Amino acid sequence: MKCKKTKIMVCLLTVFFVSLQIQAAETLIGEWNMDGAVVTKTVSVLNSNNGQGGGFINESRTVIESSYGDVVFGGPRAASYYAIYPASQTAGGLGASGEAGDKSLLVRGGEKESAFIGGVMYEVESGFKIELNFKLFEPREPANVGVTYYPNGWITVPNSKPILVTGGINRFKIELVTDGEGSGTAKLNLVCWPASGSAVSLETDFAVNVDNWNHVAAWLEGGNLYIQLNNGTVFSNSAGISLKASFDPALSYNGLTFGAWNGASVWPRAYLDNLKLYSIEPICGDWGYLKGDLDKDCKIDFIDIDLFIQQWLSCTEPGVTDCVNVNQ
Ligand SMILES: [Ca+2]
Ligand SMILES: [Ca+2]
Repeated sequence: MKCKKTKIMVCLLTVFFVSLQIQAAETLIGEWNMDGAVVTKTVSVLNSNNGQGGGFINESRTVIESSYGDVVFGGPRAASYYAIYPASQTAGGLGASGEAGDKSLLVRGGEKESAFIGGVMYEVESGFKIELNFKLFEPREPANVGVTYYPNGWITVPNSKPILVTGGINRFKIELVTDGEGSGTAKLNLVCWPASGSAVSLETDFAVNVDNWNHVAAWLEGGNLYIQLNNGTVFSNSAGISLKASFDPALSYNGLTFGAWNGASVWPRAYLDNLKLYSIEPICGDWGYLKGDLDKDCKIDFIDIDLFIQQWLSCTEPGVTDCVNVNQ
């Protein structure tokens, strides 16, 4: 921000308020260490072949208990559970810390063998943050539904994008992406569906550790998407989007799902642990920007007029005398 002497107080105040805006409050919705007791319970599942509008019925399922919402084995629809390679809780020592008592969730099957936590995405209005540890599952196992595994046990179809986690119905997902060349490297792709317009995606580099535990954090704040893998580069996309709203909670699914969803033919084979979900209070940017809001502070005032006047009759037309290249 350029500050002229006469406007120094305005600038200072603006910087103050902008810094307030980017310290949006995070509210923890839940954290799941996958170490709880495994029990059989009556749980609410979708009474529909579609996640939206069909309502819910009760079904007996195996769960990992959690005070933030049980982790339910199987998909979120009625009868979406069978036991070829069902989701499961590992033995102690197979959690992200490697310590003796630490357990994790293992998903290694198709849609019906995924896992979910019901309802928690209803608490996300706009901005959110999700983080978790994951480790790709080895070794290969016999094909359980007639698929071939490439190039490692954790990919079922070349160039596929198996889903690690989805939030609600088309609200967000984090998927695993291979290089498509069989070299065994992978990256992550974050997809968000905005309130209007097409889905927006954001990828990491090929930095998934295919042999050990990884950590991913992904969030939407101020209309911008972010993803960080293993405390490396924070990739961001200033998409200026609002997260798609949830559907009617009495009729539609809005939980977190681990594994395939909606009959996808690809799925991850992975251990998951230490999941955390936060809601981030909406801040400037979550509702988009007006065209005249040149400094993107979510209001049009004299600072925008000053920026406009400073550039009056300037030009960026290539090759024309006195025009400037603002990309340099
Ligand atoms: Ca654990
Ligand atoms: Ca402004």
